[in-house]
Amino acid sequence: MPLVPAKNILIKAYREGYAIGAFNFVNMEMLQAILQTANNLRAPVIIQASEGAISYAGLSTIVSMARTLAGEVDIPVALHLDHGHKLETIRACIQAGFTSVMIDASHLPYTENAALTRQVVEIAHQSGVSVEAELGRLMGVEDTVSVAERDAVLVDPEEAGRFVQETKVDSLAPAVGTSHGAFKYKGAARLDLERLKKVKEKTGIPLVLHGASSIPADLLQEAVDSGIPVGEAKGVPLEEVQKAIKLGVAKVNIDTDLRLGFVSAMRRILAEKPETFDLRKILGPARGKVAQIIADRIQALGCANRA
Ligand code: TD4
Ligand code: CA
Ligand code: ZN
Repeated sequence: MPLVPAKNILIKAYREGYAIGAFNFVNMEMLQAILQTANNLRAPVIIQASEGAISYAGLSTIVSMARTLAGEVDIPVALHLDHGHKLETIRACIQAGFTSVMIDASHLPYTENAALTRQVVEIAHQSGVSVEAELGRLMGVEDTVSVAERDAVLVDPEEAGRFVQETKVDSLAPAVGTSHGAFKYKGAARLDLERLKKVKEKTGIPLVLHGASSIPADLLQEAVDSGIPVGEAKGVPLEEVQKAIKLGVAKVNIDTDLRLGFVSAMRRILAEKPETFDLRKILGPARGKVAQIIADRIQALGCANRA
């Protein structure tokens, strides 16, 4: 199918109480793993590229790979810019064929974030492109942090309500205690679900959970066994993600789980078969490993058979 705006699939997920997986890709193998798995499970899906992925692979390569491979499956697929910072990048992505963009201006003061987001919404909506914005700072919050410290870092639900009204943004990523990467927490995982509930009440639009990789025990073990020094890694347990979905999260961003799976599989083959220098024998199994992880996540998010 041709690429669709993210808004279409997110609104449906939000209303019906499940979430869409948003998976990052940087190369053909990752993209194939995402699209083939989503297609097998009849799941709508969001494929997303960061600014870093775009400068690594090239904008037109990202878009043409996405269009071609999405065209070969018959599930709704949205191509999303993850963490767009500059207006120029966002314009270029819209021009090139992205169907969704994120403006990440959450490091700016509220008024500047809202003004920039509003500007992106005006530009993007002219082309039927959906917009995601961010409020609060994405970082893990430890048990010891005081209420005042939490309030300074995490989203303010009242502010979130005002932000959505002022900007007309299509979806919002509120900081509720997750962070990017493999080391999200020192102690137990903490998602501020109370806060999320209030954000849902105040905003009424699909919410996005960033930093949602789970790094389950088996994946962690494989990574460590393959030689990646991530023994202390900690993700968001899938049950926590599922609670968040009940509180309005309709898009779940997953990258770290896929990176760990891909590289663990590559490292295992390289170690077991040092004689192998056929790229396909190294990248093929890595693609297969990523596909398994994606299948697990799609089942957990409840988006299988929703296409
Ligand atoms: O937005 N994301 C993905 C972030 C990707 C960053 O890519 P660059 O290295 O190119 O900047 C997430 O929220 C994923 O969270 P996760 O828990 O998987 O780290
Ligand atoms: Ca940010
Ligand atoms: Zn993110």
